[in-house]
Parts: sequence; structure tokens; C-alpha cells
Amino acid sequence: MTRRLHVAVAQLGPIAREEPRASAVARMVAMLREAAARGAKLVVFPELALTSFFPRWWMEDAAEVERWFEREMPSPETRPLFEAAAALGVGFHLGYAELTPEGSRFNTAILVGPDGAILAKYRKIHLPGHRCHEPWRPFQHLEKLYFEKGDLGFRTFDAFGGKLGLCICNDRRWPETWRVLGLGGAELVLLGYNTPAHYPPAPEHDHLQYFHHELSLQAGCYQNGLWAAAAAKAGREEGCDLIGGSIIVAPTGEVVARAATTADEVISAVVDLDRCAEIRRNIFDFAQHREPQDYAAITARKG
Ligand code: CDV
Repeated sequence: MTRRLHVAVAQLGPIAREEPRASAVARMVAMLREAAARGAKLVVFPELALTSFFPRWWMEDAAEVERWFEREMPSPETRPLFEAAAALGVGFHLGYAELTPEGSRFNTAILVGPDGAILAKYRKIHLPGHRCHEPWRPFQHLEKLYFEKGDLGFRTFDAFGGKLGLCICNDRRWPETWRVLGLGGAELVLLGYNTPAHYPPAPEHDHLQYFHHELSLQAGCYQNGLWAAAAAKAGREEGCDLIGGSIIVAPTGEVVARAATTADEVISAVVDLDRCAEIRRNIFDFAQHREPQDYAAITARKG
């Protein structure tokens, strides 16, 4: 019996600063329906999918910051997404800004089952950017200020007939993310991202943004023998260009589906989870070929 899962990635175009959550949710419900009509059983939405990418703004007023965060999930505004998915019998992955009852703030992703129940949660570990206002930048990237480092680790979850892992945006650039998920047996990694086309500290790399995105995904998949489905928030959002390039990547590192626009767009592929074994039983048979006693520096020091 093969384990085939039809996966869709629902890329979002820009969300305006004043666009209400209800509008973003309505756009996502429309894409959910399109994905379900194609036969998809799991739909991946981007990082911080309910609002504009607010870490680009320096905000001193705590109340102004808090309005970007979700205190409950589902909430009255997000419940239509959960209800539509359950009615269609489709699961989904959603990124959002989480405010916990204890007052902690995380950049979070959840995995929701086809019955609308939350199956898994991940809180972003690699937070890029800076903590202080840096007025020289054309836009800020204040994830280190607005979020705490995730406290749930890189876990894997039995769901949708396989073992799934979650990570978020900048995590995809770190080989440690993929290896820990791979060691956890992940067969399919889901992630969302908001990646500006312009990187103010190293503008000489701007023309490489799509390349570095795909390079990271393809290497992560190949070197760990797993699938990945990555959803962008894309397009010109409040004067900041975000890359598109949502993709689904096979355990061989091959791209099997890729978005063509920087707008709302659904891509999909039938993912055969058993294909992970092509890599894992061969070139990257961890149990046979890894030499962890020689990797101590990876966890012994930070930089
Ligand atoms: N949202 C992100 O984590 N964005 C980063 C940018 C700032 C480099 C990324 O890795 O795409």
C-alpha cells in the first residue's frame, strides 16, 4: 500500500496594514475550496497569514503591538476557516502571531486535522532581524523584539498517514532544523514564510533571494530524505516586496510544484510518503552512515 497524500500550498498575496482578519480568512477559504476541488487533503498557508507582516514596523505602544496577536485559536474571526475546512474534510497548516494566557508572544504555526481539531503546534525558533529601532533601514525586521524564541522544539507528529514536521520561514535556512526533524522521522515538513526581496544588511544578495530559498528547501529535503511544502506571503505589501516562489519539494530535492505569481495562488502535488525511503535506505541511511561523535561542536557552541 502506498501512502499518497494530495497536498496543496495556498500562497497569499499581500495583506494591507488595515485589512481585517475576516478578509484574509475569506481569501484563505476561497483557496481552501479550490484546493479541495482539486482533491487536496491538506492545505499549507503562510507564516503570519492573518495580517500584514507587522514586524516591519517599530511600535512603542504595547496596545498597538498586541492588536496583531491572537489570544485564542480558533477565534470568532478565524472560525470560518476551521468550519470550511471541516465541512470539506481538508486539514490545514496556519501561521499566526500567538499571545498566550501568560503573556508570552510567539510566531506560531498549527496543524489542523480534517475534523477541525488542532493536532500540532510549533513556535518559531530561529528569529531573524533585530531588537532595536534601526531607522537607516527602509523597513524594520523586529521579530527579535516582538517574539520570544519558540519553546516547543522541533517535534514530529503522526498525522495524515505519515510523520509531519513544522518549521517557520528563517528556520528553513538552517540545516539543524532539517536534521532534527529528519532524525525525528519527518516525512513531510510544512512551513510558511515572509521573505523580503530586499535584505538591507546585505543588498548585494537581493538578486539571490529566490535561489537561496529554493537552495535551502532542496538541500533540506534531499539531505534528510523528506518532502516539504512551503507557502509564501508574497507581493508588494505596504511598500515592501516579498518573494513568491511557494514550492513543493520531493525527497530527491526535485521541485514538483512551484507558484508562478506573487498573488493568491494554489499549487498542489500528490506526495508519496514512501518515496522518503529512496533516500533514507541509501545515500542518507542515518543509522549506517552518520558519525555523531564527530558533530559535537554543533550543540557545544553557538557561533
Ligand atoms: N520572516 C522571516 O523569517 N524572514 C527572513 C528574512 C528576514 C531573512 C527569512 O529567512 O526569509
